[in-house]
Amino acid sequence: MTIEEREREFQEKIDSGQKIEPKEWMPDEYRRQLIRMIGQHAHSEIVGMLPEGNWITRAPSLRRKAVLLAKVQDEAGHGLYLYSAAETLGIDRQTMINQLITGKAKYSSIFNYPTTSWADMGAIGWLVDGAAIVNQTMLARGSYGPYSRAMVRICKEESFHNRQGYEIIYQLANGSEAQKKMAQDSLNRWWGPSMQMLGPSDADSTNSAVTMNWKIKVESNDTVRQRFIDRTVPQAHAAGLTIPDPDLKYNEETEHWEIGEIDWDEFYKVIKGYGPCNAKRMKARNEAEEQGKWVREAAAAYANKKSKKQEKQVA
Ligand code: FAQ
Repeated sequence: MTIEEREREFQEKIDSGQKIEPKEWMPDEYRRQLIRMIGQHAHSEIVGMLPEGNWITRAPSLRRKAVLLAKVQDEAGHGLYLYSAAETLGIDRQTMINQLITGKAKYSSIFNYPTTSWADMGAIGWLVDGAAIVNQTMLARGSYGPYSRAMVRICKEESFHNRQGYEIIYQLANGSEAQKKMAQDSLNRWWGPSMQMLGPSDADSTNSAVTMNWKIKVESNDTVRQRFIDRTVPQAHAAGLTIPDPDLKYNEETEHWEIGEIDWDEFYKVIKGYGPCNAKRMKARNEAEEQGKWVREAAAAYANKKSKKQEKQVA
């Protein structure tokens, strides 16, 4: 088969809704795009543990602490799951981690903001996991088998994260004046970055044409963002909170909530490494890599010893 014939057959498979599995032929660019996206996603889960990890020791009750611990642990699990999905494309985990800690690979812009109050644990679960779920339920319909299947399980856990976050925010918003203020302040700080988190507007999205053609993504950034907005605005109102956007309005005709300008200058600044916590996040991941070295070496030595013993037994 010529390369053109292979590409045509591949496209037909995608167009007919079939999944692509690891050992099947795929265009180099399809592989590259997937490694880029799954890698970024995995790194986001791992770096995403840091802002919430910051509050584990200061959770206001044992129940809140147990739930937060479980949530942060879930994010680690998602990261490992996603690194494994990327490994099916021929890249190994250490290479991806090296790309993260040297700043070559991106991770989500949203995790470069500080968590300055307990209400931020609510806002992250409600808004960040909320945006992640809306995006990931779309990605679960994507064309690459291992990634789409990983999304199904991850979304189930993210739904629990989302509810626990909304519960925190709702309780604070319906608590004392000080608690209500704390919830509103948190929404004020996280709303804008949550809008940005779903990627540049369709006109500026550099990868969407390619990734949507191959159904790596089946909906555009703006479509996903609108769904997230429509779902979240009524939740804010139900909690008695105000979305920090003077231009927010409901369009009766389209039945969608419309928002004002998103601060794209801020977004590009953050993804270029100049957000409030980029340096701190990179330092934390580099230190973790360094401090965990002996564990990895010990585990590798044990694995080597075990496989040598098995070889001897077989011989
Ligand atoms: N941050 O061409 P597009 C979570 C980059 S998981 C940083 O539109 P694309 C769970 C993009 O990479 C959150 N960079 O890109 C959790 C590209 O640069 P490149 C992560 C961003 O890929 C919750 C350039 O801008 N989820 O939260 C961002 O088609 C709580 C042009 O953009 C995923 O990664 C951004 N926000 O669409 C964990 C899901 N947006 O690579 C802990 C998988 C864009 O060409 C606690 N990823 N860029 O140099 C996706 O669905 C897509 O990658 C999008 C962006 C939709 C994020």
